[in-house]
Amino acid sequence: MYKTAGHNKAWAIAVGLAALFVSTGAMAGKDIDAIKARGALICGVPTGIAGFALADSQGKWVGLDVDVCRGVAAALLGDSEKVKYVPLTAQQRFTALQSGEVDMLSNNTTDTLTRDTALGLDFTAVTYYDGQGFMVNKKLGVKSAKELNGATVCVQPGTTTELNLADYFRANKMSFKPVVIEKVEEVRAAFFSGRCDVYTNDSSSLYSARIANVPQGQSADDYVVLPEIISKEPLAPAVRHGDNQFADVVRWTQYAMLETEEYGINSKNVDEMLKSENPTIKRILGVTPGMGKALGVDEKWAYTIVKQVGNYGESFDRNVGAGSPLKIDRGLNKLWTQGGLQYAMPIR
Ligand SMILES: N[C@@H](CCC(=O)N[C@@H](CS)C(=O)NCC(=O)O)C(=O)O
Repeated sequence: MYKTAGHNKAWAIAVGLAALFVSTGAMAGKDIDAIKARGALICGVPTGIAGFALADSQGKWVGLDVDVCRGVAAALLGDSEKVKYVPLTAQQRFTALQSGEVDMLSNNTTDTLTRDTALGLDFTAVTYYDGQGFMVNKKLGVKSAKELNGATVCVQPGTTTELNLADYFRANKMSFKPVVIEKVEEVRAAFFSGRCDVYTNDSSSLYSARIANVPQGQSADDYVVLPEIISKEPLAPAVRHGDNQFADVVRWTQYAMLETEEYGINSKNVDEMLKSENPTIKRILGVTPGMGKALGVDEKWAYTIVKQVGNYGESFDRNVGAGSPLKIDRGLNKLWTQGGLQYAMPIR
């Protein structure tokens, strides 16, 4: 009796596992099917944040967020240029994703519990570890956020920024007057014209504003970012909950960009690296097949990402780091091997 029950249970588990394997193996997600059928990924990006997503004078989008979209298009369609960009404010982004107007968001979006659950989204891997900060005009003479009692604060609606701001002032028994403006260029213009004492946002966004949006006649040095970082803002791409295959492609695109950096593979040496004897490099680049099949994409998926977009370090450097006007320190976004938090799951 005992033996039969045990046998039945084992059999049931085996059948269940087989069914799971078959269903995940055979089905492409419906988002993937739609993207392939239209021949382009539709990516929701910020309306214009230098370093993260900005259209140049020819209408070509560049930035760290843009590179995530390009990476996904490279993995799925073999071409990083096959992306349609939809600029969205922080307020508009979630409805645009829920309604199917965009396939994914790469939009400085913080992964939080309520967004992951109640909003019906799924976040993939963190593309930028950020935290909220405050920027003020130097002439205010303020050295710490603790001195901001009674300040007027420029902030965007529909953001974690707005919520953290209220929490921080309450916790420190200070008051503030919010000036809530939806569009990023308008909130920045309001701050730089002196309508608010303080501009608060993800600190990356503050550095971007300080370099790219200070009006003529003023300079970046007229503004200081205060030392306090008041929150965790893990920025990650978001997809609709329910299409795990597409979420997998977005997640492993980020991991491929990190893993190639870790193994010294970049856009310049990737062809040379195809000859590497290192078994991990052979697997990543598809010389040893299997990873592409498992992910439901071409075996050259990671090769194409790094060839066309670059590894994570190249993208960071070119868009927001030392090779860009923003010159943001890699900080928490260093690879784990360098003391940072960026850690890709193994491609194997
Ligand atoms: N990470 C925070 C803040 C995001 C945020 O404020 N985004 C702003 C500034 S980076 C934005 O401009 N979003 C798009 C836009 O308005 O163009 C969140 O997810 O709520």
